[in-house]
Amino acid sequence: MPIEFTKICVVGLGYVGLPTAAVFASRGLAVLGVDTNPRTVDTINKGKVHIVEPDLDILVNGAVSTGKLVAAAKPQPADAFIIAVPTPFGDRHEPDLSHVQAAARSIAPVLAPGSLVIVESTCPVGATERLSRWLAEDRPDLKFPHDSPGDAQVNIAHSPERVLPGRVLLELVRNDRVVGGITRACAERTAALYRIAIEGECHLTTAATAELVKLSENAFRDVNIAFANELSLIADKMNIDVWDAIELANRHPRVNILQPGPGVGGHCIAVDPWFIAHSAPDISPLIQTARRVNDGKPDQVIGKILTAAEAAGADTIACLGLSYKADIDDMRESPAVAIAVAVARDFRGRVVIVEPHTDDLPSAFGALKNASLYPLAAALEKAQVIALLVDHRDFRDLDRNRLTGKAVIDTRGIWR
Ligand code: SAJ
Repeated sequence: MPIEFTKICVVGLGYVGLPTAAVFASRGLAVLGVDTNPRTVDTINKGKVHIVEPDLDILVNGAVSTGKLVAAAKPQPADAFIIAVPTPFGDRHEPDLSHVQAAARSIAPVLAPGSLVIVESTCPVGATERLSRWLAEDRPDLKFPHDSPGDAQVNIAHSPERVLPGRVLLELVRNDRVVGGITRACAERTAALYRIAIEGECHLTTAATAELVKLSENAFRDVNIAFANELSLIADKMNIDVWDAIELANRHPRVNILQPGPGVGGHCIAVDPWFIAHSAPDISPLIQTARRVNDGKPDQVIGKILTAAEAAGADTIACLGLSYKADIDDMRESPAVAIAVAVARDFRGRVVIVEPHTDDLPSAFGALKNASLYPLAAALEKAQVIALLVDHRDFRDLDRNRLTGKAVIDTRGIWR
């Protein structure tokens, strides 16, 4: 079985797949990036990027111009395949593995003895084995590790991505990796591939453990943010500044409370805990409650904004920020979008929205005619109520005198 890797194929060129493809290409591997979206393929083949992430444009441009990174609509034969496609959830919070399954079906025809398949997408426990079975259905001529652990011809592992949007390139290289193989040999080959590109340590384990580890990391964070968010409701009721209280509590050597906000967004923390809850519904009350606390936070913020607008007799509300966190363009599951849309729907006046990372309002605004994007200065001038929803740098650096006389709802505690 080959240990050397010269050509790899990365399926899914999003926030994780594209940086991964570019980093391996920058280490000299021939990388074929695959995406079903023809615009994404075109953009990358022009040496450009379709997502905002520090330094990614430079890395991709370099990799494409040296011919090491090429994008295409379909996989081709390669030594290793990395699957980095989305795993959203359905109406009842059930994991939707359709993209992973489609990726498996797309690589099955080009697998060969010695191929390595790595799932980086966040998955419910058991999904990596399911992928092995899907591949086996399509390729009865090959032996797969779930039913031929001793003499598998294809290696399969789960090695979840752990990168933080906004710091992806740094964390991709520096973070430790959990490498869960269906067999030990699967894990070892996967670690051998990552060691070409990463400086962090590879920790070898089983595929199922790696799946639970990834879900636990994000559920841990969600539970802790829920604690901060619940505290913010309690402090509000008691007229206490929650950020002061948290800062002081965190002076205790064994206390580290996270920051409250308008809710939890993004495609990871707001989604992954449900994968645990779905697999173990009767024994995950804490994880489920945390999700509900965080999902309930936007409603409280909406109420506060509308009440302030009524009290001020306002004709204009400014909503600052739409992305799910600071200094990125990603609006997936963003509480800021949900809040701004609800405010526009329920307020009779105008809603001016400032989002330095976009030129268009997201589709969630639908036909709402009273909401539009504004530059920061004009929005501050026009509005009587200012709702700070995202702590983008532009807003943090704002001269506080410009808020004088306005009703301010600062959901991130940056203007205290
Ligand atoms: N948030 C708070 N208070 C906090 C911290 C975060 O309200 O104290 C909110 C943010 O505003 C945002 C959401 O939580 O809406 C999530 O932001 P984040 O920066 O905590 O995390 P993500 O979703 O950008 O990335 C997470 C990371 N996971 C962990 O930190 C455990 C990242 O390492 C993962 O790779 C990523 O999920 C993923 O892809 O799973």
